[in-house]
Parts: sequence; C-alpha cells; structure tokens
Amino acid sequence: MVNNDPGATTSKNENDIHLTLYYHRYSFYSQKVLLALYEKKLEFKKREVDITRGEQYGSWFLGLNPRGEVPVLQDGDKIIPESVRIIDYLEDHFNGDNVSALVPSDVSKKQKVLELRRILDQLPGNVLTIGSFHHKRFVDKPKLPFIGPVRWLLSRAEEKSAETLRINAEKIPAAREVLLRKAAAQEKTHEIVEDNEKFETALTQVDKALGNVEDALKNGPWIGGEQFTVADVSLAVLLERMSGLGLDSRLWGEREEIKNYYERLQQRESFKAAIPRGWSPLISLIQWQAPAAVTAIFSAVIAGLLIFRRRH
Ligand SMILES: N[C@@H](CCC(=O)N[C@@H](CS)C(=O)NCC(=O)O)C(=O)O
Repeated sequence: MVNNDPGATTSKNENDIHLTLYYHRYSFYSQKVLLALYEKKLEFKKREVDITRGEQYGSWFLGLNPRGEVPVLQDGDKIIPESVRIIDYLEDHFNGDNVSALVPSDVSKKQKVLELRRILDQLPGNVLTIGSFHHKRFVDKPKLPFIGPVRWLLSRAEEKSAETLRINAEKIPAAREVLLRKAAAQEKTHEIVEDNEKFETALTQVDKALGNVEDALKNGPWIGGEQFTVADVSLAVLLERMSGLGLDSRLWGEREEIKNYYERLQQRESFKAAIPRGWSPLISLIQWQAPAAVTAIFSAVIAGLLIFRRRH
C-alpha cells in the first residue's frame, strides 16, 4: 500500500487502507508519526482528535489509549500508542519495494542512528517550550503560532494548568488517575521553568546535543549520512519547534550545517505535508481563546502539544 501523494489523506478505495492515525495536526508527537508515514509513502486514514476540547478523554478514545494522548495508530485490530512505538512498528511491518526504510540495514549505522534518536528524544523540549515564554531574553523572532498574544495566552494558561487538570480529574472519572498524574508532572515542570538556573541548564543540554548534531551533519546530508532516518524524524520536529519558539538563532545561528539542514528540510515533501504552515495554526489558537477553552489550551497545547516529554 504505497501512497505517492505525501499530503493525501485518503486513498480511492478506503476499504484497502488498514492503517488509521489518530492525531492532532499541531501535536509534536503526531507530527513525528506523520513525517514517518509520509516518508514511507504509506496509505493511511487520518482521524483528528480535538485535544483542544478534551476529546482525548472521551470514553471512545480512552479505549484506544488510556493515557488520553495522541498519536495512536490502528492497524486492523492492533492498537499502537506512543510515537516511538508507532514509528518502530511502521518500520518493522512496512518495508520492501517502494517503501523507504528509515533505519539503516548496516548494523553499526543502525546503532548510531538509534542512539542519536534516543538522545534527541530525551532532550527537555517541554522545559524549553514553556520556559521560552518566561525567559524572553533567549528568544529572538518567534514564528507562527508562537507570536505575541499566543505566548501571553499560553503563559497565563500554563500557570493555572495543574489546578485545571485537577478540576478536570474530578469531572471525568474515567480519566481521573491519568489527569492527576499529569497535574503532578505539570507542577514539577512549572517549578523548573520558573527557575533561571534550571532553565539555562535545559538550554545548555539542547545546545550541547546540537553541537554533536552539527558535527554529525558534516557527513550528511542527513544526520546518519545519505539516508533519511528515524533520527532525522526526531531532529526535524525538534528544530521546527525550536525555530517556532524563536530559539533558533541562539541554538544554531552559528551552526552552518544545521542551518543548511533546516533549509533542506523545508524543501522535503514529507516535511511540508507533516508540518502545518502559514496562518492556520494562529487562527486555530485564537479560536481556542473562548474562556472555556483556556483550560484546554493549556492541557492540550502546553501539556500535550508542546511537550516533548518522553513517556514510553
Ligand atoms: N509519549 C507520547 C506523548 C504523547 C503526547 O504527549 N501527546 C499530546 C499531544 S503532543 C497529547 O495528546 N496531549 C493531550 C493531553 O495530555 O491531554 C508519545 O510519544 O506519543
């Protein structure tokens, strides 16, 4: 089942498509899976879950993923949550002619690529995302959707988020445990992002990792060499987020390899298809500004959409 149109959502014969992706277009983790699916040119159905309005805590979705998080992949009667697990599943089950492999077949290259992915996936992106709203001195020219009013809104929503998650935990018994866990995690994150020193430590950690990426890219064009791999999937979405937040000049303003790599990414069809561009992200965020949705903005956008937390 190969899809030659990277932006296509459906095939002519829906019955032939066994893969369904439950996702949200601005979700960091969903974007990784979309990028992998488009790279592999697999046909799949998309079902957007409105995590800005709590659809992830509806019983139908909790049945798919009790954590109440996108992305989730359904392959026939198999349900696979967690972005890394989904990407590995795709890699294990969909290979062969016309399907790009995202993991090198050479054993030592494979190890290197998987190690790079592990390092990239562990970076404290959640802290940088939320922290960049507080520590403005590191931010230079943020891009859509992270511009002025949105930053202000997200920052305000973030302060109340743990409390909101606890209130929702009482309202949605089926998701009580998971919401209480998220509230506790959010309290910890909030403490870190408010602390200058801890925020700078997180920034240094990403900076150091990107120093190694810069060296690796000297043997590019992709991070593992000639082949676009799962490590590029992680790096691409990370760079896109950092650039959106306005941390790009700080993190790779002086790194020519990463600059050129990021340019190359923008030309790639899979990347264009996976990452929404233009005004639509901003319009969506503004639509969420209705008072009742401020809660959702935090829990979905900050705690979820923007969080890189690795919980698998
Ligand atoms: N470890 C998970 C994280 C998934 C995640 O945090 N998803 C966010 C969107 S990026 C979500 O669905 N958040 C909704 C919520 O927490 O209420 C993965 O890798 O897929």
